[in-house]
Amino acid sequence: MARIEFDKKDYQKAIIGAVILDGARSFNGADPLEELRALANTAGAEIVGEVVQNRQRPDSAYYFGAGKVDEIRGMVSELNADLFIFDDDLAPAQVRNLEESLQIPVVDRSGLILDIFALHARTVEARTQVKLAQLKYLLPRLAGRWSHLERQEGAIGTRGPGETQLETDRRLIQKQIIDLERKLEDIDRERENQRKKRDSLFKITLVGYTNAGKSTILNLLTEAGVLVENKLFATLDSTTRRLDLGHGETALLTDTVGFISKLPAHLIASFRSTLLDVNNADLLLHVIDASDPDLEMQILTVNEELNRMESSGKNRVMIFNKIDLIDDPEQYQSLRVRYPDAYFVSARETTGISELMSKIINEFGKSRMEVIIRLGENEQGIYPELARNCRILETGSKGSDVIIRLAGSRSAVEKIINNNPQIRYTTVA
Ligand SMILES: Nc1nc2c(ncn2[C@@H]2O[C@H](COP(=O)(O)OP(=O)(O)OP(=O)(O)O)[C@@H](O)[C@H]2O)c(=O)[nH]1
Ligand SMILES: [Mg+2]
Repeated sequence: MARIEFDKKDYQKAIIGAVILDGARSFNGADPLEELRALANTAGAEIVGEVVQNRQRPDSAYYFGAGKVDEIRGMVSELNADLFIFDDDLAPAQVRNLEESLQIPVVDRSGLILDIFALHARTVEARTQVKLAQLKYLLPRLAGRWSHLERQEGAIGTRGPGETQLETDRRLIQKQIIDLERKLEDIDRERENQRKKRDSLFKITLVGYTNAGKSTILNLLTEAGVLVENKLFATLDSTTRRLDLGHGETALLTDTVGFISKLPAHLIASFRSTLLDVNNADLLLHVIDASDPDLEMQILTVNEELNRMESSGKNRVMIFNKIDLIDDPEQYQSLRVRYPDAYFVSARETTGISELMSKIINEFGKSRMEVIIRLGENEQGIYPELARNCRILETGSKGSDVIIRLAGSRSAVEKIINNNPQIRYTTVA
């Protein structure tokens, strides 16, 4: 469900616009509309015009200044545009004012991203999350939506629906929101159960800006067959696959939803699985599109989001992907100098992948701990906890004591030892 239910084909020809505010982050003087262009294309719009304005602060009524709005109105009729897409989030009243003035639907950044999410959501979980985010987005904008629908239908003499209709709608939506939240809680519980079963394995999570190549790397490393597309937000579900580390060892590799700048917090929060996959990871692989002129801004955005997710203490490895697209050797060298600990790969040409695998195996080795535990008769109740969280390599007995050799991630083993201070153990490796 789009914010305003205009027919899709009705808003193919779009004008896109941005306002650059004083003090806005901009690196390398990068093209301010490049990302919006990609988003608009991903959503299926044909871009017929572009506008950019510098302003000290947003205009409270239109975001743009009044003169600029006039200019855009001229473009709308000249270019026959039927949609205006704006690069930031607009207040519901600003959307209404712009729509009144331009006489075409206006979609803001969140609305556009939600639209793409809706197009790409495939699993029940992703669909539920997107639906929930859409309803939350829609709720404060209900009033405007109704008056527009009526205007579209050419109803004369009625200014919007009666308050009763609006209230009924609001209540219906609020009820739907509650239902969807419950459904997500059920899904979360199920996920949590699955996660518990996997607690003993080393968990690696791929994170990064949208379109950096996370899914491609997952596929390459695990032959997972995850959808890879040159589109923003191709992935809307966390996919977890087993990653073979050699010597019979396995890790779990998880692909996540990409980040994007100016993505409202409630949209990211709606992707709780990503949040959990980040928080539960033993190792984060931060994938960066090395060929993107805006990569510093993207790194910053991802780091900010990760820090917000309280993962700042996590072990992170930076991976600059798509090095096959860098033509300028100097640019490549300067990246290497600036990020001496990073890995430089091309998932497409599989360059640098074996070095990356060695690094992963190395990190796994550092995190793996093997211990021999001796349990007296009345300590054996913790066996299920051991079996759940670690790999039992061998069991034996001495008298009435049980001897167990087990291995697991350092955090899992240390948790067991700390939670059960009475048990006797020796560290093997
Ligand atoms: N040239 C080149 N293209 C690549 C490379 N790795 C990935 N790509 C392309 O980059 C695009 C995005 O790749 P994905 O793997 O879908 O990126 P992602 O990070 O999963 O993106 P989202 O799921 O949208 O967040 C696709 O068209 C890939 O084919 C690479 O090493 N070199
Ligand atoms: Mg992906």
